[in-house]
Amino acid sequence: MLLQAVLLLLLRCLASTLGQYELCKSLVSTDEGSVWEHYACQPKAASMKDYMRIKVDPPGITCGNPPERFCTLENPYLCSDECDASNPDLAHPPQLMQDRERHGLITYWQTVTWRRHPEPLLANITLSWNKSLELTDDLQITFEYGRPTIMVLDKSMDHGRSWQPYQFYADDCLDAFNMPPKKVRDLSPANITRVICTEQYSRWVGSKNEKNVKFEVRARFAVFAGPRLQNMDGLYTRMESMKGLRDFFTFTNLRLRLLRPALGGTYVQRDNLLKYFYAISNIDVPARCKCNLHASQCLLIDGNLQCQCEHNTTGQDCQRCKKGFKAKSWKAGSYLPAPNGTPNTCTYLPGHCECYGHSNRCSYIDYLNIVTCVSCKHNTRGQNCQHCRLGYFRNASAELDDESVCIECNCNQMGSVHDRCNGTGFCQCKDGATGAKCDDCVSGYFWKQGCYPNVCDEEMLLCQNGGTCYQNQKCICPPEFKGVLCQQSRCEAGKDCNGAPTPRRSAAALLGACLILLLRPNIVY
Ligand SMILES: *[C@@H]1O[C@H](CO)[C@@H](O)[C@H](O)[C@H]1NC(C)=O
Ligand SMILES: *[C@@H]1O[C@H](CO)[C@@H](O)[C@H](O)[C@H]1NC(C)=O
Ligand SMILES: *[C@@H]1O[C@H](CO)[C@@H](O)[C@H](O)[C@H]1NC(C)=O
Ligand SMILES: *[C@@H]1O[C@H](CO)[C@@H](O)[C@H](O)[C@H]1NC(C)=O
Ligand SMILES: *[C@@H]1O[C@H](CO)[C@@H](O)[C@H](O)[C@H]1NC(C)=O
Ligand SMILES: *[C@@H]1O[C@H](CO)[C@@H](O)[C@H](O)[C@H]1NC(C)=O
Ligand SMILES: [Ca+2]
Repeated sequence: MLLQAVLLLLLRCLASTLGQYELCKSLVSTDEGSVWEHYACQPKAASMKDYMRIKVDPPGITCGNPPERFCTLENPYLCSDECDASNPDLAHPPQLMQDRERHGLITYWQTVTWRRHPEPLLANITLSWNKSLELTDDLQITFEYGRPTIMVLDKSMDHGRSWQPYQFYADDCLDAFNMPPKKVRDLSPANITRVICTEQYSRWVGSKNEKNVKFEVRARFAVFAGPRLQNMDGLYTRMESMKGLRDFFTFTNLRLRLLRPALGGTYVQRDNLLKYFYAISNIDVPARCKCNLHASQCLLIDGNLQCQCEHNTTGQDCQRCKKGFKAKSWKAGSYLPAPNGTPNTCTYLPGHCECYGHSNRCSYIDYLNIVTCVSCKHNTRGQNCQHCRLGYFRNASAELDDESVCIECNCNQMGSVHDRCNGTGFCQCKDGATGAKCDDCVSGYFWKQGCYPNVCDEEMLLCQNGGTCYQNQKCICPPEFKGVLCQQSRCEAGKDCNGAPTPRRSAAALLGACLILLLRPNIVY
C-alpha cells in the first residue's frame, strides 16, 4: 500500500513537471494489477496563426492591382515605394500576415491608399479556424506604418454565424464609440469579462516606436493568478466557478474591423492621401484547442484541427460521449480539485443497453429476455429512451442524447382533437381549426375558444338592412330589424310592433293608416 502511494505521488510529480493537465491517463499498479487512472487534460498552447484562414474585405482592398505608389507618415514627400500585385517582390497579399519571417525581413499585407477620402477607408480581416479555441496569451497584431486610429476586434463562437465585439480601440473612445476609455488593469475580478474601449494602442507615437495592438489575456489571467501567473490554480478555480469566464476566452473566428488608418497625430491632409493605408505584418494568436478537458492532443487532420478525444468522448471538441458510453449525460472535465481535476469520463452500461443519457438504470425483463432502460428522463420513452413521450415530438436539430431531444407538442386545447402531435410537431385539428398547433381558424370560421363557423362576414353572409357584422359572430341590427342577418323587420304587417317608432312614420300617421284600414269593408281579417 505504501509503495502504491509512493508510486502515485511520483506520478503526480511527473504530471506536474510536464505541466498541468497534460496527461489524460496513466497506468497505476495496485494490488489487483495495473489499472488506468484518468485525469482532466488539455492540449498545449500553440501558435494558432499557422492554422488560420484569412479573408479580407472588401474585395480589391489589397493594394497593387493596379500598381500604385504610396508615401509614409514620417516622410510624406518621399513616395518612392510601390505596391504591385503582379511582382512578387512588391506584392502585399494577405498571407504575409501569417508567414514566418526569415532574416529579419518584414513582410506585410497592405491595403490601397485613402485616395477616396472623405469616404472612409474600411477593411475587414476575418480569421477562421473551424475549431473552438481558447486564448492562452495576448493576441497581438503588428502594424507597419502606424496603428489604426479606430478599430474593433470581434469574435464568433459559432463558426461565424453570430458575432460579438471583443474590444474597441480608438485614439478617442468617447468620440469614436461613445465609450469611456478603459485599461484592462482598471478591471476588477467581477468585471474582467467586460468589453472595453481602450486608447492604449491607437494613439500616435511614431510608426516605428510602437507597432503592436494587443488583446490582453495575460493581464486578465493575472487578476486571478498573480502578476507572474504563479498561481494558475487560482485561475483554474475561477474558470470553473465564474460564469462566462471560460467562454470569454473561447472563439472559433476573429474579425478585425479597421475603421480609420493612422493619421500621424494630426488631421487628414487631403493634399497627400497616399500616406494613409493599413499594413499588417503579423497576427499572433496563442491559444489551445478547446477539448473540454477530454484531450491532451489536438492534431491537424485533413486541414482541420481536431481534438484527440479520451475518456470515451468524441466530436470536434470532445463534446459528446462515444456511442455505447452514454450511461450518464456528457460532462466537460473539471479543473477541480487541483492538481489533477476530474475527468468526468463517459461510461457504458453493463448489458450494453444504450439509454442516450436519459436514464442511468437498466433492468432485465425476464419473460421478454430484453434489457431495457428504466425511468427515461427528458420526456423520452422506449427500451433505449429513444422515443419521445406522447405529447412530445423529436427535436430535429438535437442528437438523441441531447437533453432537449423531445419538444412539447403544445397543441391548443380548444383547437385540437388531443394533445399529441406528429413527428414534426403538427397537432390534429378539430373542424375549422388550422395551424401546426391548431390555434388558428380556416377562412369562414372565427376563433372563440375554438373555431366556429362565421355567422356573418363581408362576402357571403352579409348583414342586411344596415346591420353591421361584429367579429364574424353576430349582426348588430338597427332597432327595427331582427334575425341572424337582420333580415326580419320587427314591424311586419299585422304583428305587434314593439320597435321604437321610425322617424318617418309618426304615431298620428300610423293611427290614420289603421283608421283607413278599418273603414275599408272589403278587407277580410
Ligand atoms: C465588415 O463587417 C461588418 C460586419 O459584418 C460589416 O457590417 C461591414 O460592412 C464590413 N466592412 C467591410 C469593409 O466589408
Ligand atoms: C470543419 O471541421 C469539421 C470537423 O473537423 C469538418 O467535418 C468540416 O468539413 C470542416 N469544415 C470546413 C469548411 O473545413
Ligand atoms: C470594474 O469594477 C471596478 C470596481 O468594482 C470599477 O472601478 C471599474 O470602473 C469597473 N470597470 C468597468 C469597465 O466597468
Ligand atoms: C473507454 O471504454 C473502454 C471500453 O470499455 C475502457 O476500456 C476504457 O478504459 C474507457 N476509457 C476511459 C477513459 O474510461
Ligand atoms: C432543439 O435542440 C437544440 C440543440 O440542442 C437546442 O438548441 C434547441 O433549443 C432545441 N429546441 C427546443 C425547442 O427545445
Ligand atoms: C405532420 O403533419 C404535417 C401537416 O399535416 C405534414 O406536413 C408533415 O409531413 C407531417 N409530418 C410527419 C412526420 O408525418
Ligand atoms: Ca509577415
